[in-house]
Amino acid sequence: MELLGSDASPFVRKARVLVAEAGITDVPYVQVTATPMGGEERLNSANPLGKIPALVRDGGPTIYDSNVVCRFLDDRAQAGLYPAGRLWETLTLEATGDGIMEAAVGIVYEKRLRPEELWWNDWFDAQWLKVTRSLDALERQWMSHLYGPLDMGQVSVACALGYLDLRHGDRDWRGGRDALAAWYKRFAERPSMVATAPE
Ligand SMILES: N[C@@H](CCC(=O)N[C@@H](CS)C(=O)NCC(=O)O)C(=O)O
Repeated sequence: MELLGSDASPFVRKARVLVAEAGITDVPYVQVTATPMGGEERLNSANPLGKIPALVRDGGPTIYDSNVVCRFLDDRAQAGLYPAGRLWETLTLEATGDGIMEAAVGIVYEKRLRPEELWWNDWFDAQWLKVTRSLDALERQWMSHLYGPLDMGQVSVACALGYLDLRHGDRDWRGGRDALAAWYKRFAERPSMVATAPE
């Protein structure tokens, strides 16, 4: 079994944090390149969508996307990061983190891949609004869940915030969100987060 990914990807980081938290030692991490304009052949033949993470399994089809990979690895290791008693909240929180990543990654791809004269600033603004609305919802409604026992909702939010620091550091996501910022400061000190922090 191999986990295909890349260090900067927050979606991949979710799976890597899970691997570390669950103490999984038999899933090697293999770095590949992925962009919307075409990933490398090894990735495309494993995941026809050309996206990471992808988990190549012995004796079974490759699985993707990050939610499926995380559910699979959690189930296999019996790690309990999708607790039955608060499953819908955990999945919704995970979806919120994932949605922040999608919008934030999308802006980066557009700016990197599309010629500047074709940039559409209203679209960037609309994507960033999704991010800020979601951050406000986390600050307003999710703090007690975030401080609860570890689950994949928290991991997803933390990986999303780490990505905002990495690629959107100039936008000050912490401004006016003291509770979320304080939670993230502590969560980012977990060994699993430190070990997977992108350069
Ligand atoms: N919904 C997917 C999103 C994964 C994703 O977009 N990963 C990016 C890297 S951060 C990627 O593979 N991009 C290549 C592409 O869009 O073709 C998941 O949760 O795994």
